[in-house]
Amino acid sequence: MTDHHKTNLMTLTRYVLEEQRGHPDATGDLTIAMNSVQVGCKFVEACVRKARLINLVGLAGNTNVQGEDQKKLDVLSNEMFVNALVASGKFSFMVSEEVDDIVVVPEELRGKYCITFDPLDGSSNIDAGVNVGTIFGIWHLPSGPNATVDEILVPGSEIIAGGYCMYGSSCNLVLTFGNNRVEGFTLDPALGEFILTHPNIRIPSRGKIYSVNEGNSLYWDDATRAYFDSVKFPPAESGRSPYSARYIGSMVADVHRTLLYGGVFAYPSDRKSRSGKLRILYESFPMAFITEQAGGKATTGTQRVLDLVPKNIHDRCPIFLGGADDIADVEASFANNVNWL
Ligand code: P6P
Repeated sequence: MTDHHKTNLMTLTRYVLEEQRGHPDATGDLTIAMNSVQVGCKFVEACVRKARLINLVGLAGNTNVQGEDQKKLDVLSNEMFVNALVASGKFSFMVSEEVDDIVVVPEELRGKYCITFDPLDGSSNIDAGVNVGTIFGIWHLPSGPNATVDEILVPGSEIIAGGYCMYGSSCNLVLTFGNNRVEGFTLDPALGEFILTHPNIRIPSRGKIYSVNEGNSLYWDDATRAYFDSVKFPPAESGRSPYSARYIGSMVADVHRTLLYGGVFAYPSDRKSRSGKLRILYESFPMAFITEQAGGKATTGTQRVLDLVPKNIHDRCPIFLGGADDIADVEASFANNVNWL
C-alpha cells in the first residue's frame, strides 16, 4: 500500500461519520449507536482470542483462578454488548438471543433506535476453534423513548442497518445501511480500529457452492430436496457441474463465504423444525438485508424473508440466501414441488 493509504485510513468510525454527512437530516445518533456496537465487537474479539487460555469456554458454573463463577463466553459477550449499547443513550430497548424478554433501557438513557442481536452466534463451536460471530440489526422506533415491542414486530424491510462481526483468523465486520452498499472492515489489533478492507461487496449472481446441514435431509419437504438434488445431480442437458458442499455450522462463517464466493446458504424448515432454526429478528433479517444490499436474494422458499412480520421477538423462519440466479432456482423448486408451508 502507498503511504497515502497508511496515513489516510478509512476506519469504521470515519466511514459512519461520512455516511452521516451524506444525510442532511442526520443527527449523529446512528454514528454514536454504531460506536457502541464497535466497542462490543472489540471486547468479544479480545475474549474469543484468549478464550482457551483463560478457560472462558465450556459450561457456566466453572470457577476461574480467582475462584469467581466463570461466565460462559456468550453470557459475558451479552453483558458487554448490553452495557455498551445502554450507555450509548441511543436505544430504547433491545432484543438479545441470550435474554427471553426485551431488555428495556433506563428511561434517562432511551433513544430512538432498537437493536436486535445475537452476541455470540455459533458459540457451541468455540471449543473446536471454529469461527463464531455477532449478528445485529438496527431499527428506527417511531415513538422513540416511549416505544413498545410492537414497533419492531414489523416487516423486515423496515430495518435501517444490518451487520455481523466474525471472530476467526482475523476479525471481519460487514455492515450495510442500505443504498446497495455492503462494506467489509478488518480489525487492526495494533490500532484497535476496524479498517475498510472490502469496499462495496457484491455477491456473485451464481456460485458453485451449496451450504446446508444434510444431516436433516431425512426431514426435508419435496421442494427442498428437489432444489439440493438439482445442484448435486445437475441434469446432463444443463451443462452444469455439481456444486461443492461447504457447511461450517456457524451462520456468520457460512454467510460470509457465501457473500464473497456466491452460492446458497440455507437453513430450511423440516419435519423436525417446522419454522426452521434461525431467529428472524437477529439472524435472518440482518443477513437477508446484507445479502439483498450486496445484490443477492433471501427467501423462505415461498416468500422474501424481509417481507416476513414476526409475531414474537424470538420467532424463527426458514431461510435460503445467496446470489440472485441461485435463489431464483430455489424459488422455482418451491413453485414446482410440494412444500408444506
Ligand atoms: P445445525 C449455530 O448454533 C447456529 O445458530 C447458526 O450459527 C448455524 O447456522 C446453525 O445454528 C447450525 O445449526 O443444526 O446445522 O448445527
